[in-house]
Amino acid sequence: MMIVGQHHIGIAVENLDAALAVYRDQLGLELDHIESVPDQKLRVAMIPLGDETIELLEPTDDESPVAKFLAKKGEGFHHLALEVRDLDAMLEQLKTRGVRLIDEEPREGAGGTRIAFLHPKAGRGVLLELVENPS
Ligand code: CMX
Repeated sequence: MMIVGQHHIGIAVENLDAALAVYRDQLGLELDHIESVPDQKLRVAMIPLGDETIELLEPTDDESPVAKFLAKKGEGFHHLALEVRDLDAMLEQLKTRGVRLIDEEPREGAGGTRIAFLHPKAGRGVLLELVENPS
């Protein structure tokens, strides 16, 4: 089995501080850390929840994919990330199965991960991210 579990869910927000006022201060969840993801023009706040994580996504630039999403749909659920053991092998398998990909090759994600996105049309309206944790 190539997919080993859910890795995180991404929630697009206009402002991390305002979002943390809800998720951390009102709901009482613990903020693990905030980091920049320059490749995606984002700042992300990682909030562990059991074995999974909520990732709050704040764009740092109008060209960020999340800025475009916010302009079109507003704040809310953005993507579902699934953990895979071998991202290269998974992408090869998806290509042979004709799945529409955004990333044909892995790129660098938050926390030293390797990531790749499927097109939302392939996920039936859900943007799917594949994540391989650093070994
Ligand atoms: N969830 C569901 N559908 C989405 C979506 C999302 N997050 N983002 C875009 N779409 C839909 C659009 O609504 C549009 O649908 P329609 O054709 O029905 O209108 C379609 O996908 C294409 O969108 P678009 O506006 O024409 O094209 P964009 O320039 O917005 O690009 C996408 C869309 C998915 C290719 C781009 O956002 C992308 O490359 N995303 C991957 C990178 C990313 O989102 N990174 C953030 C997370 C980073 C992390 O976790 O590290």
